[in-house]
Amino acid sequence: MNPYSSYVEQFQTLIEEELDRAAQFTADCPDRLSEASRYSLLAGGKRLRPLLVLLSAQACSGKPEPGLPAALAIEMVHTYSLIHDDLPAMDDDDLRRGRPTCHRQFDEATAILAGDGLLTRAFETLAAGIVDPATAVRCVLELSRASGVEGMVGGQQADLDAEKRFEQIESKSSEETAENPAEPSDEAELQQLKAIHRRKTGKLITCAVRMGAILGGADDAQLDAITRYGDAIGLAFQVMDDILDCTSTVEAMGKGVGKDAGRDKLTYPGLLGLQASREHAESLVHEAQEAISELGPPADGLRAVATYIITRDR
Ligand code: GRG
Repeated sequence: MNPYSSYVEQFQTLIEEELDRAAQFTADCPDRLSEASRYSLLAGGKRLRPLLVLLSAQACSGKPEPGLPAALAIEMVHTYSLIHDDLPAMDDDDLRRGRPTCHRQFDEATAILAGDGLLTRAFETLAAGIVDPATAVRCVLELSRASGVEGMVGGQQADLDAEKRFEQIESKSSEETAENPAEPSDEAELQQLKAIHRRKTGKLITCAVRMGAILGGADDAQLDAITRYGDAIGLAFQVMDDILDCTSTVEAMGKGVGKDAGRDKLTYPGLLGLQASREHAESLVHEAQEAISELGPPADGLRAVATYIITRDR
């Protein structure tokens, strides 16, 4: 068994059982909303973000348990984002985590509300689960900033805006004038792509490791190292996601693939080609490993995740 799989095996039951427990709702939550929220939250998935929280807490304190409330909260935020991202107004997807998307299985309004409810429950989970109030507030700030309008939500809007601009450029490219300038250069597009993904995917991954570190009592140097690690693997994860969208299968991914190319979307393979994209992801993972080189054996789990990111096939 590779090191990553052994960490997954070690933490999987804890993550699944605790997510199940954190998403038990009282009778005040209508049955349909409870079913839809649990359907999406408990549908599996790689659980990468909660694993990162636990491994980061372990890297800083020697034990994963302090990270648990943040591990649950971040998976709730992530699941809400997937539910909303799959909606007809966004990506309009039918398949997620190997089964029908939430709005397909239930209906659009219920899917919107399930996402809203999971987002809210995430902050309740942090506030109720972290004993020290100052640490709870710190984690609430970390998660809200990473997932809000200057983080994931903003990244999603920037992505939608970029798609629209690209469509306009495509339709106007035959009539370039001062009002309709030429396409931006590859370098400018690469910077734009990076800025979108840093917010859309990267900040939540960095937030996972930062919350784990904070809950593990990290000092400033440890938190800085963990942040640099998170920034690098967050981007590497997205580069690999773009690569897998071109090279993997629906069966392996449990979601639609090939949609980016079909929509002429700005992607790493589209800009750099497959081979250079792979090399870019590898160099980011190298950067991540360097960042945590001082943290010693307790950070072995984080090292295993970094390696997994560039070898994953789903
Ligand atoms: C709708 C507010 C809002 C935000 C959506 C995260 C996101 C922003 C959209 C998801 C679209 C997407 C495919 C992004 C690429 C990277 C990514 C987040 C993939 C899905 O995460 P995984 O692979 O999924 O960790 P599992 O199902 O394994 O948890």
